Amino acid sequence: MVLTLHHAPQSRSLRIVWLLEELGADYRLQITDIPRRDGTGAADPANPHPYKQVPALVDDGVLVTESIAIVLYLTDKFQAAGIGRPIGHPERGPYLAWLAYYAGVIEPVVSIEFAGLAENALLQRTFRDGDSMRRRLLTALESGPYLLGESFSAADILVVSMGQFVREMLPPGKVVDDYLARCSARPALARAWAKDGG
Ligand SMILES: N[C@@H](CCC(=O)N[C@@H](CS)C(=O)NCC(=O)O)C(=O)O
Repeated sequence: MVLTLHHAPQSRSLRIVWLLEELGADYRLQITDIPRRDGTGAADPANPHPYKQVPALVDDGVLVTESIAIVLYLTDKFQAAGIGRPIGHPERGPYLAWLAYYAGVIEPVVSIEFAGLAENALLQRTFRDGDSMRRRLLTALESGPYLLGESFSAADILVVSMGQFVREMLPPGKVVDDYLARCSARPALARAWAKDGG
């Protein structure tokens, strides 16, 4: 087996475990420690991530970091699972757009809100704001059961993982409650939870 995921229990690398389970990949979990917000934990010198963060994926000796890069790398590698959208697929563009929007706007907007900087004009101009982000998500989810429409994708894993972490970061209401319930009922997520912590 050549695929190793450096993973910290109860951290955002769980979504990559969920993805690996969706893909039916043959992989090894390498449990690693990270510093936590509550002051527990510590950086693991054996973690190959340049910042000692998770997730960090190693495929046949090659390191891939950054959640979105890992998602795209894996869904391209395990195309047959249908969780990504390969080159030539009509939803490839929207798929890439949701991945990039997640990393480039959703996560920064969430951090900006947590940091109490939502009123900053420069940040608003660059990222818009939490309400705009939530409206955009709601518009997509009102027109289909999943972000890309009819079928689940790795973009849903990212957004759902955020909603599981802090429900308030996603739009309130039944559309999103149902979406979270639908995605959270997937057997691959149950398998990932069972493996969390090794
Ligand atoms: N930009 C990275 C962020 C990864 C990240 O923040 N990971 C957290 C886990 S929730 C971590 O390792 N925190 C420990 C630390 O920053 O030292 C990604 O998207 O993969």
